[in-house]
Amino acid sequence: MVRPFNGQDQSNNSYSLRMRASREGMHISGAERILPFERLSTELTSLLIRALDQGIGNPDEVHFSIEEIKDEILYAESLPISTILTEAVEDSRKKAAELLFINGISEIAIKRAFDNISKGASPDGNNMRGAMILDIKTGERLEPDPYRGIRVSRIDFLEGTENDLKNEMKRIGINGHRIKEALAIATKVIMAVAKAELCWSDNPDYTTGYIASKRYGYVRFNDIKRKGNTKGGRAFFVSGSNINIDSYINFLQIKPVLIKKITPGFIPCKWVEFLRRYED
Ligand code: PML
Ligand code: MG
Repeated sequence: MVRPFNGQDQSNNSYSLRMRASREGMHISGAERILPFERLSTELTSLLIRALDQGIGNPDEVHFSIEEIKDEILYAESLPISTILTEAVEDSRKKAAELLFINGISEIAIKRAFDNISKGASPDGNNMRGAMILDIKTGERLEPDPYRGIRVSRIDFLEGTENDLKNEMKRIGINGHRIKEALAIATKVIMAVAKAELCWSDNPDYTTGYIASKRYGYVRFNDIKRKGNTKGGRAFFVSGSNINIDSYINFLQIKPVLIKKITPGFIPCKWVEFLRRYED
């Protein structure tokens, strides 16, 4: 057991624990937890194991940071998960684009998001470590640094809810080791001002992506890219003229959010059945 540094009882305080691993300057993996003091050392070890076990080359640098959280923590309920059964990449992309469109995102903004993520959204053609922020009307990119983008940080599951998520995934018959973290990010992105998020992984073996929004929740599309493709990333869609972009970015990066409840989701279904669920 690690002792508090100043001899005071810190057992009620929460900490942000972060890990990032890279090889030759390229990001390999990263993760973050919000934890009580007594779980720090165990979780640090499991993040280290995760950093070393990437399958795409060992990292040559692994960084950890531990910070006490001074800010008030917000509690959230996760977005409900749906999965759309699609035919192949073109079909998935078409339906994902349609879902963005019915969430009020313009065609130009949708096209920019897909094009950018597909080619590597950073100006040098690499994947961005963080997300793009796109204006829902003009498709203009609003993130201050288009190389780096916005990293959503300080989001985690309250102890016990990870297990609830596991059970819920089992109940609706889905699996995917990337869902947990992606659902957490999407929940935070959507709980404030973003109208929608588009995401798929940069991992060449992971071809499922999602669209998140308030009304429809976290909606997964199998095969949103081809296997072997290493391009991936995120786009957050906001109404640039109605929000303060700096405070939104600040919220995404700094505000601690813990998921306290897993909202029930749905078993995978066809697109038409999915839409029927939301008919008035
Ligand atoms: C899923 O719902 O299966 C997760 C999709 C997005 C994964 C993004 C990532 O981890 O890189
Ligand atoms: Mg990734």
